[in-house]
Amino acid sequence: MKLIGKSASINVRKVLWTSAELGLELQREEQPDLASAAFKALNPNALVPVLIDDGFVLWESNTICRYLVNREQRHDLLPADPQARARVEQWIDWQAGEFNNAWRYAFMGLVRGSAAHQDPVQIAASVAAWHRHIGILAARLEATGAYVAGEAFTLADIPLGLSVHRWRAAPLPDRPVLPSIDAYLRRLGERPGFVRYGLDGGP
Ligand SMILES: N[C@@H](CCC(=O)N[C@@H](CS)C(=O)NCC(=O)O)C(=O)O
Repeated sequence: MKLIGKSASINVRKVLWTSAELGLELQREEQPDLASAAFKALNPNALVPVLIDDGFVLWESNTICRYLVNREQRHDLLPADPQARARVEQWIDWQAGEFNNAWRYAFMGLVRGSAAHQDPVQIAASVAAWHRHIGILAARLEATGAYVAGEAFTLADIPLGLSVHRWRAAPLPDRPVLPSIDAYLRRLGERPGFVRYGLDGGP
């Protein structure tokens, strides 16, 4: 299987961390020319990651992660029971939609230094939304006392672990003190996949 995309990208790192949990070695292609016709034929969104499994082409990072877990039949990461599975998927979808949208403007402005994201009012609104969403996650982690879906590590902890690290690493004002988030990061730090791919940069 081949994975296309640079390891500095959070969405590529989701797939790298998942493959580490699964013990899969993916052939890597760092960053292609996203604007090229050849790449757009693989992903019309011109975004990474893209996975190619024996001619089967797949984009959308969370879908790729789910595919790999299903392919390896790892029900510990994505349960077979409909309700247990829905709980994991709920948090995966929340990360991709609500949480990701909350941080986008502030992340682009404060971390990436994008000239198009320097409006202070919009930065402040995005930082507030980012903190509010971390608060939702912190309350959930306080309730489970361990991982997002419950006592056990699941696939949901990969996108959310990366997202929590991003929040902690970003230079944000008014960062609330959230012990359940600190404990979560310490817990994830016991996993080789997080140590290798969960932190910015990767190999
Ligand atoms: N919803 C997509 C988003 C993918 C995405 O935004 N990828 C970014 C990297 S994190 C990208 O390709 N940006 C263009 C670039 O790196 O030049 C997914 O989860 O795969």
